[in-house]
Amino acid sequence: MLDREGVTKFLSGENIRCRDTAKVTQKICEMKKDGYSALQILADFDYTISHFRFEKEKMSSSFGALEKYSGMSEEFRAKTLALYNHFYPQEVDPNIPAEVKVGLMTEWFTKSAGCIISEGVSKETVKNAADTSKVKLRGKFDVFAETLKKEEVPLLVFSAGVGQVIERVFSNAKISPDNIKLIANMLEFNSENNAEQFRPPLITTGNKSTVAAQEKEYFNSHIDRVNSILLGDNIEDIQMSACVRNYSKNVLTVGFLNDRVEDRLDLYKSTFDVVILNDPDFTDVIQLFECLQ
Ligand code: MG7
Ligand code: MG
Repeated sequence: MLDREGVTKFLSGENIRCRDTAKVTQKICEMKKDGYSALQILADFDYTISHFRFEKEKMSSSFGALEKYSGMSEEFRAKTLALYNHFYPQEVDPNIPAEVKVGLMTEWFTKSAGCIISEGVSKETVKNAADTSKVKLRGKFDVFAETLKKEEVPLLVFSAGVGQVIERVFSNAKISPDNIKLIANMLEFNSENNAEQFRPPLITTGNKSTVAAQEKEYFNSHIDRVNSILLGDNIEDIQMSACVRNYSKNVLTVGFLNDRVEDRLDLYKSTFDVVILNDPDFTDVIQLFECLQ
């Protein structure tokens, strides 16, 4: 039996917006019938698992961790910051059509990746950048990850960010890697310990569905997990549902809306089943997860 009270409580949370509560309640009901053994989680990392703002201060993305690190050259920091100032506003601009945005994002990520490679960063530099960065995991993400592990529900972290920064942030927070699969931009180092390239294909904000097609092994190994919870903060994160398209019954989509909130709330409400405002911790997501048991 669906605990309607639990669902109602989740949907009426102060940070939650939902365009069609009847439809979402129905979806939760369907998913609950199959239970945790048929569930998997697909989550973006930057500004989804991590905070966009924390105590009014803007936090860093995994790319931002390198951009801001004092161990990088002045030139690198200036160049990547200029790229950020140019391209970030385009990333969150709801008026740029998707097909135009994907090209802009490819340009940004390619240029930024190029700067990291020209800098020839070492593994230690990446670790130090992560350690001193303002990449901040949302509160209770650790609780959520532990619960998933206990319930044997697989978590895919599918990120267009820098893989080694994410790994380090997780390990610093004692997030157990069991049960978590990371797909992200992984740096590859040469014998002198200098970053030589990002393992292709370069993942950007706009191409997750294309990349998903090349990660068939993971998705095929979870073919019995016909229900998914998708967590993202960019409109394009919705593309992660393409990962499970071949066998999926239900994808419950959750969008964290962190920036340009007024301009984008309608768009987010019509794209995601549930929208989370105010950059909160993982309490709402945990509540949703518990509705599905
Ligand atoms: N993001 C992507 N790139 C950069 C960059 O060069 N600098 C900074 N500060 N942030 C960047 O996980 C992907 C997220 O990382 C951010 C190339 C984007 O905002 C993107 O959503
Ligand atoms: Mg993100």
